[in-house]
Amino acid sequence: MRLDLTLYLVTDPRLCARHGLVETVVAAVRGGVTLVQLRDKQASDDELIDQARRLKAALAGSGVPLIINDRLNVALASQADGLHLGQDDGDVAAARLALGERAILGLSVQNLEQMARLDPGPLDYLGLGPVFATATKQNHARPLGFDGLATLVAASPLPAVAIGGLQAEHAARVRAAGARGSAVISAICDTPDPQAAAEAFFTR
Ligand code: 3NM
Repeated sequence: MRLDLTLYLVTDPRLCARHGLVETVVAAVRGGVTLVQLRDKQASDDELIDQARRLKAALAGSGVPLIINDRLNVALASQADGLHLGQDDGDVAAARLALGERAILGLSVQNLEQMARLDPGPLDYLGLGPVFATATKQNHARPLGFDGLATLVAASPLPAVAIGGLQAEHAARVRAAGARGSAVISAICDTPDPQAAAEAFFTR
């Protein structure tokens, strides 16, 4: 599936509970989200596979890919469109081998040391962050700010999406820093109207 990083919705079980996981994602896609990542660090593999299958069905025909956070086995079992790995989540080369050439494979990068070490070969994109401190992710790395983001993007051999504390009003500065787009949780999930919240990224 086509990789478009313009507006990347990452789900969170608590923040998406307000409207329900599938309902939040469907509304956000109606609002213009271009990529969806299923992220739930606590759920069992079986629970995640079930959620991923329901999301795949809901996204069918939309052209919006479904990416699974962290768990290769869930991505394979649910026939998701791709996988996103953190620095400690496992080997990107092994993931590429298991997923095949057509899958989308992303990696989180927090600093220049990680950027210098990575092998871009198996990867399609990088997630760079956090741009700002965020309550959504515990123990996140030191915030980059827009200057730090621009430095990391300039060093990136791959298309990059920014994450961490981003709101619609930041979208233009994210692009100005060289990132292809914004990845968000609370700016879309934790709102009264996820469709309108997604639309705001294109109109502000
Ligand atoms: N990863 P919100 S920050 C899932 O820096 C995640 O790698 C981050 O949530 C990273 O949009 C983050 O609500 C949380 O700030 C993003």
